[in-house]
Amino acid sequence: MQSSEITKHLPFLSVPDLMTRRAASVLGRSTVSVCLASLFVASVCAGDLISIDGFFDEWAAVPVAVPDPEGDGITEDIALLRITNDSSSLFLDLAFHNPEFTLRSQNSITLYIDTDEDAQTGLAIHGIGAELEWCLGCASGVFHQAQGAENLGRNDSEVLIAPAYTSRRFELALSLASNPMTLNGTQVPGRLSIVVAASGQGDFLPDAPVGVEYVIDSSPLQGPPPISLTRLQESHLRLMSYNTEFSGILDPERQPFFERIIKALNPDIMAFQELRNAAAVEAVIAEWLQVPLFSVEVMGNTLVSRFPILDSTVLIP
Ligand SMILES: [Ca+2]
Ligand SMILES: [Ca+2]
Ligand SMILES: [Ca+2]
Repeated sequence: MQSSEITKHLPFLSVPDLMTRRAASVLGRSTVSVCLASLFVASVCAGDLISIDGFFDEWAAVPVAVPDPEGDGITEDIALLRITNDSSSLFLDLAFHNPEFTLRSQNSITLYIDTDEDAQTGLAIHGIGAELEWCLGCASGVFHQAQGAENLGRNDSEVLIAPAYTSRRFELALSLASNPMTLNGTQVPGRLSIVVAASGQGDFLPDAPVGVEYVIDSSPLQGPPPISLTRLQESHLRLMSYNTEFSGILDPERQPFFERIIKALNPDIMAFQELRNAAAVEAVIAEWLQVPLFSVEVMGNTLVSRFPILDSTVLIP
C-alpha cells in the first residue's frame, strides 16, 4: 500500500535530533575510524533509526566506516560503506563511484560477513571467515557453517534493499535473527566482520585483506514520533495505491482491516489492484467514508474516486 502524500512527508526522514545516538564501534583493523525499519515503521532500540525507503536523511549522523578509492573497480567501483543497527537489523549504506545501476539484479556484488568472530570458521575470503555470503544482485547466498554449506534463498537472510531503481547509493537491512547471524539460534551476534566485493571481485571494501569490524549496539533508542495522517493542507489531493489480493475488500473476514486503513488514510482517489466488481467496492467504501464516490474497473483493477470519472483507458495493455 502506498499513499503518495504520506510517503512524501514521512517525519522520520528528518528527525535525527530526536534520536538518542551513541558512538558506534567499527573497529577497523586497517583503515577504519568510526562508529554507530519498513515503510511506516522504524524499529525501536539500539543504533540508529533507519528506514529502508531509498531516502538517506537518517544516515547523516552515521560516520563513514570505510571509504574506497575511485578508479579501482572493474565492473562496479565501490565508494563507501556506513554501518549501523537497531534491535532487529544490521543496516548498510553502500555507495559507488560508477554510473547508476540496479543493485537488486544483474550484478554479483557480494557481502561476506563473519558472524562468529572467528576467522578460522566459515568461508575464507579476503582475510575473514565468513558465515554469511550474500550475492545482492542474485538475491541468494550461502550459509557457511560447520556442518557444511547451506544455500540461502530470497527469504532466508531477509535482506531489504532500496531504492529498487537505478542509483549510485543504496541502503540495506539484513536481519540479525537469520540463521547465519545467530548460527542457527545458538548465539546473539555481537561483533561482525564485513567485506564487500564487487562483481567478479573486481573491487573490494576494504582494499586490504581484512574485514570491517562492527560491534552491534544494543543500547535503547527512542522510537520515532507518531506519523500524523492529517493533511498538511486541506487542498491537498491524497492518492492511494493498494493491492488488495484476491478482491480482499469484498471479503467479509478481511473487511475490518481494510475499513480501518482506508478510514484512517481518507484518500480522495484509490487505485486498487487485484480488485474486481467496482460497483460493489464503491458501495462498501462509500459506506465507510460516508461520502458519494465514483468508480471504474479496468482489467481486474478498480479505481474509486471522490470525483466523477469522465473517461478511462488502459495505458499499458
Ligand atoms: Ca532510508
Ligand atoms: Ca573503489
Ligand atoms: Ca567465522
